[in-house]
Parts: sequence; C-alpha cells; structure tokens
Amino acid sequence: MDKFEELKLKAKEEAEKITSLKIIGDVKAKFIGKNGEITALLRGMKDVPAEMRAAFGKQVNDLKEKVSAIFEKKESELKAAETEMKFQKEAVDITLPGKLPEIGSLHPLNIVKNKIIDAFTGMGFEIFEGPEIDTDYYCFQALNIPKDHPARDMQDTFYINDNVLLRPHTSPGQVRTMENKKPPIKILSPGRVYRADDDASHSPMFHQIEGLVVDKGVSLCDLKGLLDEFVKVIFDKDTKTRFRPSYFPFTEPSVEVDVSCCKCGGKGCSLCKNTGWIEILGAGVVNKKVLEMSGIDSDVYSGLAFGLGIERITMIKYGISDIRTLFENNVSFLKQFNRR
Ligand code: FA5
Repeated sequence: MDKFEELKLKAKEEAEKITSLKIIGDVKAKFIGKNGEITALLRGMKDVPAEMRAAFGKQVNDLKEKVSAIFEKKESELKAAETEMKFQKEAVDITLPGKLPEIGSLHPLNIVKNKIIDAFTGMGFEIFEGPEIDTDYYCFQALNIPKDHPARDMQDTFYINDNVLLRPHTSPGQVRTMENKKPPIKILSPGRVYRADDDASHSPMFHQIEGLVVDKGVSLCDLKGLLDEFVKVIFDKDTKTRFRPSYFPFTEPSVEVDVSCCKCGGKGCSLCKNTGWIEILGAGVVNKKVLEMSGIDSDVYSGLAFGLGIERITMIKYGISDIRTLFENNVSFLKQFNRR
C-alpha cells in the first residue's frame, strides 16, 4: 500500500514539473505505459497469493485511474495555457490607427487634360483624335506650309522618311476633320506630339489640344470670348486673356494668347518674369487657303483655331519649374496630386 501511495505522489510531483505538452506523453508512459511502473505491478499479479489477488488488482486499477486523472488534468491545464498564449500573441490592438490602402491618382497631365476637355465639351465641342504618325501633307502642306517653306523651321520635326513623320502638333486634326465633316464644326483634338526639343520647358514628346470651330460668321471676337471662358474654368474667375499678334501659316490673323499671371494676379513676379502675363497658346482665324484645301467654301464659312500645350498649362497651374518632372514618374511628386 505504501508503494501505491509513493507511486501516486511521484506521479503528482513529476506531472507538476511538466511545462510542455510535448513531453507529457513520455512522463505518463513511465507510469502507465507498456513498460510503466504501474503496468509492471499488474504484470506481477501472478505472484500475489490467490486470496489477495482480487483486492490487489482493484488497488492497482484505482491507482492507475488516479495517475491517469493526474496527467489528464495536467494536459488540459497545459492546453489552456498554450491557447491563452496563442491568443495573446495574435491579439490585435484595436486602439492602433488604421492603415489606409495605397490608392493611385491621375497623373497631373491627365487631371489638367480632363479639365480642359470638360471646359470645352461644356461649350459644345466634340472630341476627334488623329494619328500620332502622319504624312507631310496633313502635318504641313494642307496647313499652308509647302515643302521647303521657312515656317517649317518653327518646329524641329522627327521624320520617319521624306513623307512620313511623328506629328509635331495636333493641327493635322483640323484638316482631317474638315475633310470628313461639313460645317458647322466644333471639335477638340487632344493627343501626343513630338519635336526635337529638350530643355526645362520643352520636351521631345508633349501633349497638345487643338480646337477648331467652322461656321458662318465666325470671327476673332468669338475666339476671344471662347478663350476668356476657358481660362476662367482652368485657372480662376478673375483670370484675363490678352492677344498678341503672331504668325502661323494656317491662321490669318494669328495671335499668341497670354493669361494674367495666376501667381501674382498681374502685378509681376518670377513666374511671369515681371510682365504680369504668361503665354499659354497659339490661335487665329483659319486661313482661307486651309479651308479651301479641305473643301470648305471660304466665302460662306469662316473658322477659328487654337492649339495649346497641356504641359505648359499644368506647369503654370501647379507652379512646376521643370517640364521633365512630369515624365520622371517620381512617386513622391505624383502623390501630391492625389486628391484623397
Ligand atoms: C503650334 O503648335 C500650333 N499648331 C498652334 C496653333 C493651332 C496655332 C491652331 C494656331 C491655330 P506652337 O508651336 O506655338 O504652336 O505650340 C503650341 C504650344 O505647345 C505652345 O504654346 C507650348 O505651350 C507648347 N509647346 C511647344 N513646344 C513644346 C515642347 N517642346 N514641349 C512642351 N510644350 C511645347
């Protein structure tokens, strides 16, 4: 009997020392496994006198049950402790500030392009997109710039061969529209254009938007009214426009259009080089020759056209000093335009 009590105490002591579920099976086996001490007692039953065998067997089974219970209790304590630890490790601190997913934003050139398109479509313009690779005829000849005309030097052009080139402006869109559409015409032609330019304000690839209106009685006054309205939408309601005489072979008269400086309001600052004005586009009344070449009767119809650089307007609007910033894909720069 002492031996039984001793074994029970020993099992209790050893069970108490166990700190991991991994070894509990081994320790338990030392008592009630195939070669365990209590199992050995059962095996020794044959040596117990027959009259005591039943009582002895009962005592051994009692002991086995008690020792089993000790290890079962220990096992469930360890399991509970392990679960608790797992919960603590995986606990989420709901007081921490949330992490917002990164979302992209439109490129500043697209933001400005969309604003320009919205401003003009609101005035009834339709969109027409022409090809980026075009012929000499559409890029120059049909715009009253014959071969070898000195006005070609105004744009340093990328030629693919004598007759095919990367368009240096969106003005071919005027011709392609007039060839395919009868007046009244009111179109906007946005797209990429290419020139052999490369400095802080000139890029070899940039974006223009061409505007063309052809109808009866269209004049320079309509151009002024249209552009006045447009700059108010793009810059602010107090922005003014100014026309300066210029030259484009495809418009007569031709003008360069300035806006009152959006930084100083016209007083003079570094952005407007102290003039109070910033040039934004070229425009004019469509040259009669261009109308005639495209099959439009210039005695009945007249037109106005303008061509603006999206980069130029974006740089003025956001105070960007180097055009290359717009093409470097620097995420820190682009993030500033995320409207979230
Ligand atoms: C033209 O391209 C004419 N086709 C515009 C026009 C259309 C006049 C219809 C009359 C009637 P210009 O070469 O000035 O004009 O270019 C227009 C605008 O494009 C400029 O005001 C400028 O904002 C922009 N631009 C010109 N070259 C570059 C360049 N390399 N990089 C970025 N922007 C440029």
